[in-house]
Amino acid sequence: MMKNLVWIFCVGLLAMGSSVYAANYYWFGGSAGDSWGAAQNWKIPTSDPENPWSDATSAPGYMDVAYILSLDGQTTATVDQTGYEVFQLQLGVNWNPNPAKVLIQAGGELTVATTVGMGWDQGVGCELTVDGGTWNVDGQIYIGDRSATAQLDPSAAKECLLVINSGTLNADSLFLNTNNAFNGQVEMYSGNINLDTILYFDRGGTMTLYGGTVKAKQLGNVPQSLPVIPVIDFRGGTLLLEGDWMVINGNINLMDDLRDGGYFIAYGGANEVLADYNITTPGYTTVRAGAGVGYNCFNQPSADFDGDCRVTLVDFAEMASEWLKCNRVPADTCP
Ligand SMILES: [Ca+2]
Repeated sequence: MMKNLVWIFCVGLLAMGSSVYAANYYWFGGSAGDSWGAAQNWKIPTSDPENPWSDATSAPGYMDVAYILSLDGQTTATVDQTGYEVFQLQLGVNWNPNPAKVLIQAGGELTVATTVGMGWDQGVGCELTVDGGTWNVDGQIYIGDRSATAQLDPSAAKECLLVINSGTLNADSLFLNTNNAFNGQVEMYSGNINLDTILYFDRGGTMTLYGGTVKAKQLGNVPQSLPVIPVIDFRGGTLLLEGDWMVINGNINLMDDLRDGGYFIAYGGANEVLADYNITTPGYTTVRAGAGVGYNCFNQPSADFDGDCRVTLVDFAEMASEWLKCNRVPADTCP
């Protein structure tokens, strides 16, 4: 919807002959604390080979494409305020030894009106970290897509990494490793990823959940894809899939297939992946790791005070330590 509105607006501006037009902005960084919003951190390519870059007079705006390619002088583009919006965002470039980096820190908010390519058509290292801020993407995020370099020589593929330390990512959809094999990675420690539509895994790529919640309407191309495994390693955190993934597509064992096929693992395969529908989260299939302690506790006894899923003398001692304690207010109501 947003994309369509933007295009309608673009056409409208062209029709009016406005001086407002979309431009490609390239990150150079190094000034003003590497703030995304500082004009001096951006340059615009020219057609003059003698002077290939012109200084930007502002940060990219909502009709512009932002390229973070770590061309010269590796710095991290830092989203430190709200209100930043671009039409499209591209990270990573061929043949560069340094990964392109973006940080969305607490108090920062970046909105992308259409798509994000992390290694998309470029094929090299990049890293985007959400560290307390908010990242809104109205379209798709592609991580590790169409890597020409990796296709010719998989060992040349560099990692493209999305890290959610805390904060929120809202997007239409998230695609890992579509088209060509490439090393797309997602690491999530806390916070939220909210996907309006699909979480799509293709030829490799890994999402490791240490904490937080990933919510999606559906999974894509799993497990019909090429058998590159695993795709999600649960070490905490929760995956919420809309509806009943136990019975979707008439396959009553789909969640079992995902686990048995090795697409969903926990603690690197050391523990069980748990899934339930409409119990932990109404209307959703909740997928998470077991306790990570060699057993699972599906029904914890109410007198299990130390949480080991057994009622023992340890729990009794815990209760005994407060035997006959009375915290009533007023105190004279205690017998
Ligand atoms: Ca116990």
